[in-house]
Amino acid sequence: QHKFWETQPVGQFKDLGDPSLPEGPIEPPTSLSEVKQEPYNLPSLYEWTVCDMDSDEICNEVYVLLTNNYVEDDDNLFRFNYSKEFLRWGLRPPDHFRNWHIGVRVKSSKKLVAFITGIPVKMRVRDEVVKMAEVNFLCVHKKLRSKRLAPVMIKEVTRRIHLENIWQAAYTAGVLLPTPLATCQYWHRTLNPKKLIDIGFSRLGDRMTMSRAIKLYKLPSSTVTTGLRKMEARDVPAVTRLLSDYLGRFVVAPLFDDAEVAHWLLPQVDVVESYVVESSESREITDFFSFYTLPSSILNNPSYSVLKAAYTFYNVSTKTPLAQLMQDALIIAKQKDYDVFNALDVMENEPFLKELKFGRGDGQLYYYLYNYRLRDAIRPSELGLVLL
Ligand code: YNC
Ligand code: MG
Repeated sequence: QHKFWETQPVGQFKDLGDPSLPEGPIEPPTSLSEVKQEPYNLPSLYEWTVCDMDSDEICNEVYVLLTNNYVEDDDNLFRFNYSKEFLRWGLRPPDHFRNWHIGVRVKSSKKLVAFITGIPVKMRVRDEVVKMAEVNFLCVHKKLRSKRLAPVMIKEVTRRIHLENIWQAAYTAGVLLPTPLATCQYWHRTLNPKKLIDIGFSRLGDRMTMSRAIKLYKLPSSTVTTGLRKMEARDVPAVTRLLSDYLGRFVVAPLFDDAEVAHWLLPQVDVVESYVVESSESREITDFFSFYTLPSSILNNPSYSVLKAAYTFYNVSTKTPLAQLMQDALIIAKQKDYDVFNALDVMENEPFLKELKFGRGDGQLYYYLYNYRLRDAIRPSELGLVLL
């Protein structure tokens, strides 16, 4: 069934719910000298390369590989189109490891044909804090699929993570593997109904006309929350406190210090946007929201080539009702010409998804932990983690 995953320290389907198995690491760490010191073998035509994301040229090669070969929806209408600036942001957080940005090249032509990455994160699982890697951007060129290259990529990134004395990882995928920490769903809030219908992203339901759809999804032209403004560097300590307190409610959530909050949340055009609510009386930051920009290529459409999508990231409300805060996020996304606003059903998102006319997407996003067992899967609302 899963010839590779059966050999890995992950929760196996047969063990689900077994009360005799302890929660926590599945395998203990070994000493660093016992970690394999040489890279895993690739088929002889290929070689490993470290992808230096500081280099414009290499960043562009990664961008081109992903643009042409990364994740598509089930109907192959759309493919994620992460921008170069986004990849730099996503891959270079504080204290990242250059050699966790791993490529595979064809030896003869040097063409980049596969990629996988890790970044470090401190993750809390119940009341344990565990250093982990977040593994993402696993991609094998379409012409090299189904040759068991992915397991080699995964073993190699694992080896390099082990060499930093890190033994756990978190990752997400649209495919079901042994075994999910949580099974989540995307919800989509239409901002530009005409385009979404034209490109086949959504359909007019029964008794719905284009003009009724346009009216249904219309938003106020300006935001409603008093004191809402773009996040600035001086807000970092307050946002770190708000976020840390909030994430403390979930069973699994990352821990972010000021440097990480600055990296992940300070606005960058077409990468990440964050807004805070500053109280006019106390000058305190009481709430914030954030979203990141991830366009998709629209495959084979004569009139449109790019779907501009915003994805909700981390949001905290202490004074402003969360649904009101998120409606302001929708209004800003609409002003900035996004076509759709996406959100997972994680954290406390579910109530505002329904209130603000998000529609449930098809397909699941599964969250996984490597080498860390929980007795049972957790609910999306118990998860305080968003991966890119
Ligand atoms: C996947 N997405 O099940 P079994 S998400 C993990 N994540 O193994 P082959 C995957 N495993 O079942 P292909 C996976 N997809 O036999 C497939 N697999 O045990 C497993 N798509 O390998 C699969 N990107 O090379 C099977 O398959 C084995 O040529 C088959 O390559 C797969 O980034 C892939 O969706 C996904 O580029 C590279 O299809 C390819 O099909 C592709 O024959 C389009 O592989 C892009 C795409 C995946 C996005 C992502 C998260 C990846 C997490 C990887 C696991 C990390 C584990 C933690 C490591 C650190 C540990 C520490 C410490
Ligand atoms: Mg393959």
